[in-house]
Amino acid sequence: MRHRARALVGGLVWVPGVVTAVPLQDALHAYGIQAAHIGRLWNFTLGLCTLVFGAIFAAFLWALWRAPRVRVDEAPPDLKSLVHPERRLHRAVGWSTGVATLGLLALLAADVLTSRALARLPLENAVNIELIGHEWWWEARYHHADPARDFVTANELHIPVGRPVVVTLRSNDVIHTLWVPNLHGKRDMIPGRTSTLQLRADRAGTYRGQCAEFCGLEHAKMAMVVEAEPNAAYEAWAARQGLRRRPPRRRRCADANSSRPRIARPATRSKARGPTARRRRT
Ligand SMILES: [Cu+2]
Repeated sequence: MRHRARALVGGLVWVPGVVTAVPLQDALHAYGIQAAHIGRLWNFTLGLCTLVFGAIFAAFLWALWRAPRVRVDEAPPDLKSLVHPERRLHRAVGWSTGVATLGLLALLAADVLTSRALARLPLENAVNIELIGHEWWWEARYHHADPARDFVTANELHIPVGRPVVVTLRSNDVIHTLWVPNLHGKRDMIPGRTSTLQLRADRAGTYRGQCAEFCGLEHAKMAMVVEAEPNAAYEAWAARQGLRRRPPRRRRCADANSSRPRIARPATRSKARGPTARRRRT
């Protein structure tokens, strides 16, 4: 219930006179298991760094309070301890170095554990989507076990809630970066290379994704919408998309790197073209 209220607040924006629902784009609110792993790493890092900052600031205040003060009417303070450092000072520096090293090792361990957790998402019954970055739009090719049911969408992803999604990432021109903060972290899309991103949405909703790498003049407009919906609704949507896709009449070349979506054009009856029409005119 708390999450639903939070989603409602996060998904509404006030515009003079109206309240409009907008897709969520918030790295601090995880709506998928992968984003939750990253969120825990963020919280741990923030907590540890806050502790270190607090300790350093306290030590700074303590040093100010303990600093020798000189008054005109008093004899000068004994500064021998500054010329010959105390043994206690050596111990303090040693302890501080040890604690700082332990803190860095803890951050390293948390990072490694998070990476392992991200890589261990169960992928049974996964949805396979090939996402290709273009200047400045997203092409999503949905792959099915039966290739006849493959289809293509643009700037919009539909995914089922509770099912893993394997997104294969490619770029057609320059470096792009996929980032849907409510569901996962960033992943670069480098021309000539293929990478994958495994994610799972655990709550239905509309999430906003954004290219997170400057890729040209219209980079800021290179956004996408991710619709996470119950599995039955997703299957119905995918079935409709598969039906809309008509088989290609003729493929001149099977260029896998073609930037144009492979959406078959409907067969049209042309009377003005073709050898028969030409013969009739002559
Ligand atoms: Cu971009």
